[in-house]
Amino acid sequence: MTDDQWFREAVVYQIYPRSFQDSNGDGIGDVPGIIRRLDYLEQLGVDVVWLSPIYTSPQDDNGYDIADYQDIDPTFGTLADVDSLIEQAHARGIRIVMDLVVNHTSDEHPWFVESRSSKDNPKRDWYWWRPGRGAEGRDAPNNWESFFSGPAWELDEATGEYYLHLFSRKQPDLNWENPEVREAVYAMMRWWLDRGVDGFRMDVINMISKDTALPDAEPVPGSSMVFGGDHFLNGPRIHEFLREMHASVFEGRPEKLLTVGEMPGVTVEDAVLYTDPERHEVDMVFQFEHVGLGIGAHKWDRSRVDLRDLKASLGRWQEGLAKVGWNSLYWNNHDQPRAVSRFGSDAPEHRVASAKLLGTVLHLHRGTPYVYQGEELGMTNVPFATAADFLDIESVNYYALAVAAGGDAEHILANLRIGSRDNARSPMQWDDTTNAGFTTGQPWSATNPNYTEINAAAAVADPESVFHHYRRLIELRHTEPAIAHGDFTMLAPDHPTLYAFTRSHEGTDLLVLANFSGDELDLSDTITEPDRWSASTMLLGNLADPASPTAPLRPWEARLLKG
Ligand code: TEU
Ligand code: CA
Repeated sequence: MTDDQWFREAVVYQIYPRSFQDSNGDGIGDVPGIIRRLDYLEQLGVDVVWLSPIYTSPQDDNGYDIADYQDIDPTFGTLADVDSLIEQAHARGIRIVMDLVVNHTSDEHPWFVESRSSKDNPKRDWYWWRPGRGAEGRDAPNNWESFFSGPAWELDEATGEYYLHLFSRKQPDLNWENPEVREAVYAMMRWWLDRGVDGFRMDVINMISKDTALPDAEPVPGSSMVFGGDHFLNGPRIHEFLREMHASVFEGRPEKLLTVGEMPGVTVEDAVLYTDPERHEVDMVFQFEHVGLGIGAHKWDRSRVDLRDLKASLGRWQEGLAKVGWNSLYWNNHDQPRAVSRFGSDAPEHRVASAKLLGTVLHLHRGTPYVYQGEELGMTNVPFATAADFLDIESVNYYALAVAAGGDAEHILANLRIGSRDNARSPMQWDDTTNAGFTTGQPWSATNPNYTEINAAAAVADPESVFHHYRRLIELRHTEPAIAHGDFTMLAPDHPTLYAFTRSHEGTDLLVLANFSGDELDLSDTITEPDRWSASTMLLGNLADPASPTAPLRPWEARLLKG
């Protein structure tokens, strides 16, 4: 492995700073809080920490609406705190990756304040301004809807024109067609690298190149949203922009930096192009296919994912990026419900086993695994009681519009409990003291009441905990080359509850067996070469040692065998 592929042996831990650790009692997590918990991350063994945005922001979308890219929001601390975080993380061998949100800015960013001030302002063209349509221009320039409900256009009274916002109206989209915009973004990125950060997670980066004609979208029958994705996902100049960014920001740096592009709607074929090292675009992408499974025509209609579909999807990505490019691996993040509640079982008797099983399956795929804060404790979805408990803009807007449209409030609430991003954003559960040790004040978002049982202090003290299982998985990636570099082969794709695959590398074969159910699972008809595997070594299991490596799998049992 060349040095510039170090990320293949790395595990990334995502911190959502607002919910990680409060240090000053205002109920909101902050950078000094993160510094306090670096020893915990070092013990877990992660190589990289990715921080969700901490820049100056009105917090309309919890920091994904940035008003100053080169300063820290006072809620989270100061630039000096970030310098200290970088230094103290590096001292522990942990790299720091920042969130890069440059598809849009806040409407309070000085660029937008100038842009909206008049039609002939030099920064007018930095955003997407268009006159309205119809009689007296009262209709929006096209029919696209925002990801957060309602039209993707906002009329600005000052000049009588509309601006585009694919997300909230406080997140106007930047116009990447304008070379000044691109140069301003690259300069800002270089400034962060000079400060010592080790790379970027790039928010919705495959939306930055839009069809400049901004045509109407074809409404999809039965779909909940008029989605203009065909006109702004993986758009005409996207590869050009990413390569230009690479040349202008990353080339010639002394250290290989990490780049991961968040890309809704990306296909395997696109991802090969985005992540081919020869093309110099990004190291890996976050794709959305597996987290889109079980979602109906309406994005809030969710059902349990069929394991066969999950295997088919993840297996296709493994195959598609086997030779060229690289996968990122994740079950959840700050936008997704908790993994154990969604793909495992958060019932008390299965929670620990299924959380470890999920970790085992994910970390043994080929790609770079991402751990979302609290996943390593098996944190669950939150039992939100009323509509007022939901704070996220996407959830709040959906509830208001769906109720106004005559929807059944209980049904809408049920959808939110399953799918709301707020599930991922409750405070990190550190210990069993008040507010889970997250804050001495009033936490900004409700603490999950199960913190008395599920918390880091208890997990660190218990060698059989989810935490220590994740720690072992991370350690194994560093010591067993087949995990980072081996080929992947899916087994038994049609089995409804068995997730099984092999990894092979230079004469080493690994077999992963995982029972995604609460029933015992007999392996006799499912694995080839049973004799060989019955004599293999168990590298890791999530339950007490089985009678033999190929004994029937108990409920939610997972095994890693080396043959
Ligand atoms: O998310 C982009 C995205 O498309 C979705 O995951 C989105 O969060 C939501 O589920 C839409 O239905 C990124 C960030 O991760 C997210 O937190 C931000 O809200 C969003 O971009 C805008 O910056
Ligand atoms: Ca604080």
